[in-house]
Amino acid sequence: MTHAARISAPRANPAMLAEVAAGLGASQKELPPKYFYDHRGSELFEEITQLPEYYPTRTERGILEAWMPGLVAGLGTRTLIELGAGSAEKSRVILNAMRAAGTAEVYVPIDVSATFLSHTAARLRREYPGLKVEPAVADIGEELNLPRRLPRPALFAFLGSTIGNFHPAEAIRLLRRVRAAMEPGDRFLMGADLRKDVARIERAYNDSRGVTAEFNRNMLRVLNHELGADFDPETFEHRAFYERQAHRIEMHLVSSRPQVVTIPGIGEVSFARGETLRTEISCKHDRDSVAALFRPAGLRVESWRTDPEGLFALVVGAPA
Ligand code: AVJ
Repeated sequence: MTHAARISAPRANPAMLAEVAAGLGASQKELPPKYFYDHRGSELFEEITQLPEYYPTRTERGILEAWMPGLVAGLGTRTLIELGAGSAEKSRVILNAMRAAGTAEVYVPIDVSATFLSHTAARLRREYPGLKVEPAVADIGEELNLPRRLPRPALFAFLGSTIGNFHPAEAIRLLRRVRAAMEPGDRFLMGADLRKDVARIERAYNDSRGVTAEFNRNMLRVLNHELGADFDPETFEHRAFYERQAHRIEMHLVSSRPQVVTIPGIGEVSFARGETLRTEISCKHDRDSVAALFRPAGLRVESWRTDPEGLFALVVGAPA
């Protein structure tokens, strides 16, 4: 390891450094999708949700608008806890339903991007006077970091089919943490992108304007910024394909030439021409595969609602 390699970037987060070292040291190089989401990455994702090819966000929103008023009134939801809240675009549909039911008290947006979260929280406090907004910065893959003494019943929301970004074992661990934070009257609302015509799915991750490709490459800029690495994003191609066995999209960055990247604190990482770095999986589900995730986490599917075309589902989970 060269002298330069031993000196880590001044403010490199040790946990990130360890996770990146492990991911780039694996036979199939892989890094978790959370490293897409610096401010630029969160903005690019918002752009993706507006793309004609990317159907999940608008489809989920349609189901939310149809279902939430009745569901929330029935549950008497006083607290909304949202995992991976991002811009909270969709949360407003739930918050509006809680306000209409006269039960809206507390909103807890949880997100890994602190800056994005504080902007979101400030905007929501202005839009919903009287609603207590208690943002929690957390990596939902590790912990939930919930405020204490929240008014119940609470609704835990995990939207956008972000559950699909977790390998099944990780997904079950996350669901177990949610289950552990639930009380008997609480419910869990989860969005799941459904299995369908593969070409339709692949188009959603290979948009004609190249926004997803930019979003994918943004992970390299985050590593350069956070760890002082010297990735050249222009020497990596975007690739997204459907892996039928595992029913999932895989996103990769493909090295367009043999190259060596230096990351202070890790050392030199070499890429062969054509070698890939897997940056995201996006698992697609059906009712059975969702139930198979819920069961080991102590949850049962209480209700299930899809759009007329069956592209996307919203699932309500209850303590089993
Ligand atoms: C909403 C985070 C789940 O996997 O579909 C969009 C992220 N990746 N385009 C997804 C994403 C590529 C998205 N999640």
